[in-house]
Amino acid sequence: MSKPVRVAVTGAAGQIGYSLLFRIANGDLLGKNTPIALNLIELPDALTAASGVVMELEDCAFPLLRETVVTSDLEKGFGDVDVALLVGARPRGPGMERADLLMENAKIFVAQGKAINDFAREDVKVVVVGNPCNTNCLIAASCATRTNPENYTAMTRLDQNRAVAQLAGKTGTAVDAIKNMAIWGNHSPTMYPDWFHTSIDGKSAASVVNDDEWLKGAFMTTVQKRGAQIIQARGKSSAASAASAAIDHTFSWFTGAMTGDYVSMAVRSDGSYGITEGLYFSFPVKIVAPWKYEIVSGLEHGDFSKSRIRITEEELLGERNDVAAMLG
Ligand code: NAX
Repeated sequence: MSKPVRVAVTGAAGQIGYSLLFRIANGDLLGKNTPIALNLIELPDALTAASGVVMELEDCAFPLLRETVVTSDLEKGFGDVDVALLVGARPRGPGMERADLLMENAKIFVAQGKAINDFAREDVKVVVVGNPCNTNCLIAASCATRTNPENYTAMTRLDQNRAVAQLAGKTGTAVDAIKNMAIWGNHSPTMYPDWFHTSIDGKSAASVVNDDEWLKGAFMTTVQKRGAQIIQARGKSSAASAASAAIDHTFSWFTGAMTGDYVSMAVRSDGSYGITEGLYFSFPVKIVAPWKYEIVSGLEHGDFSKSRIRITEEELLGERNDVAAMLG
């Protein structure tokens, strides 16, 4: 077997970390032939909890897991890593405004972005999960001088998966019969789950669903607000489904495994579809080679889609404005 691929995970002692790490070590992230070395990065106060997770990882005796490092030190944590999953983030505290949350997270992602740029492998691939994930990704990528800003991505796969599950439930079809579900924009309630190019068993999703009111109403709002619905029911935010989506995002990017022609990822805008260049915006992307994506071109949008895409772009421009002073 080849040399282990070194994967850093921040927020390793958190909820998502607890679902994610065991799947990575089991080979779900990079396939069953890829040995893994894990660098777990946590805040100093959470290192003891992270060491408990390490004991459990050891106790699973995963054949692919070759080494586990636990640290708060960013140089050590990101040193030589091939893949960085940035999950840890500052949660919104009582009385905290969105702009305060953006600024608190900006500090974290500037420090991590600099450390990744300085110490990770030059071709490192970054997946940001911690919210607000698009703007956190923008901040980390703004420090990328040695590494490639196009290799910094944020996760909207959970939103894609949620949309697919809603369509499957509504139409009584299997999830893998649903192809080309695109999420546009920000991972926030302004995201736009675009079903206009989606197919179900080879037919247009709109015709199979045959309920425009549902698509423009309950479908969209369920996908956009699913996170809040889960918090209300569970008393905690989504964790296992978020971890599963992070696995899907990375596995697709690495292997090209997609159920249709494309998957959704927030990536650096190159100006496609008129989206401001440099924003980290969720687009439908095609994986054309291992670790190589291309934004899908040529999709036509009607007025409804255009207006939704503008709304979510405006929100991201506002977020970028709020953290402008922090961008490298
Ligand atoms: P938890 O609060 O359970 O865990 C977060 C962990 O991160 C904690 O152990 C904390 O000590 C650690 N942490 C905080 N700052 C850190 C730093 N600077 N360096 C290293 N570790 C740090 O949150 P969890 O439920 O695991 O969620 C993690 C993040 O994912 C949150 O920001 C959450 O909002 C976000 N999510 C993103 C989703 C997406 O689709 N993009 C969906 C799920 C989730 O809401």
